[in-house]
Amino acid sequence: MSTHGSVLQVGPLKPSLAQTLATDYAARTLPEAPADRAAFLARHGSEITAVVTSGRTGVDAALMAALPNLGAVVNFGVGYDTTDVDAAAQRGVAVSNTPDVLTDCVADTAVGLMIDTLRRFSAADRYVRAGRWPVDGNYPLTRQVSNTRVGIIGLGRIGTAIALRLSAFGCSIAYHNRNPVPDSPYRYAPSPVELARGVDVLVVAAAGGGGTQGLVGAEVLYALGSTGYLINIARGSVVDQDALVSALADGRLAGAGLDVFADEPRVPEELFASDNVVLLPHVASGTVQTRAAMEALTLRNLDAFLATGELVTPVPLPAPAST
Ligand code: 8YV
Repeated sequence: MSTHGSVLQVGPLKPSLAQTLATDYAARTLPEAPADRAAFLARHGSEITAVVTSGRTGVDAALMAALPNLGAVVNFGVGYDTTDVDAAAQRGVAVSNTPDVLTDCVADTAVGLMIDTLRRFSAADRYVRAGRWPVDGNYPLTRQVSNTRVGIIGLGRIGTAIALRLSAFGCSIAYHNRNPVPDSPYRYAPSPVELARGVDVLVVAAAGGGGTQGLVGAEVLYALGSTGYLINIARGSVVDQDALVSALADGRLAGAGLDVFADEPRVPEELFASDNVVLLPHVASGTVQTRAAMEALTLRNLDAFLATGELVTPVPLPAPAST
């Protein structure tokens, strides 16, 4: 089977993946500059049957329209909120992601970020490096992690892995989802506000996209309160970032650990000087082992699609709107 020229890379990818696409699949790369992009699409758009992209870039409705023979969007990453799934459903384009293989790493990051935020390890490290220990004395006391009350927004694969880890820390776990998870051992809260009201730490593990935009807004942060902490390893869009920055500035929230932001790689500079905030550059799945597994699953999806027209790990698409 020849795939020559039928695969398109959209946006930057892990270098080894981009290399494999170029050498083994003769993949083309969508140009960045608008004029080059338009010329490329006019010339090659109808040749493309599969796109490989990442959650960072995705495929919007306009790009899909310029690829009339597109059959699949193969997404490197579990989150696919940058791909327009309504347009995909409408056009009969299948979408895959890379679930499961990154669950452990992302859950590890959530727990690490929570410990760092409550115990202020990064800030204490800065204290040592700045030579302050001999001068200013012992580091101020911090917040215990074990036995805290934790609320998880989004009890999917990653949320569940976080709950399991934190249960071993003696934490009590409650959660909010669109619907209660059948047979879950954890307490269900019917709304994010009610969840926030009863916990010390709120962990955001919900998928991004239209349905969760701004789910953690000012009211939820207020309910979490001045002794509460927010941890986000999901998507910046799930949290109202302006409300978060102002709650932290006014002391209406005790602290936050953030791996994701509303407009990456931009991070609100108001947070840079605050020791009650830990800021990570979207690294939750970023280990050699997990990224290799994500790469392998991405290629398995692409191979399966090119050989059979089916994806290995397709995402559920909304029912197409009737015309
Ligand atoms: C990746 C992620 O960094 O899987 C996801 O949804 O956010 C991360 O694992 C990202 O998708 C790579 O672009």
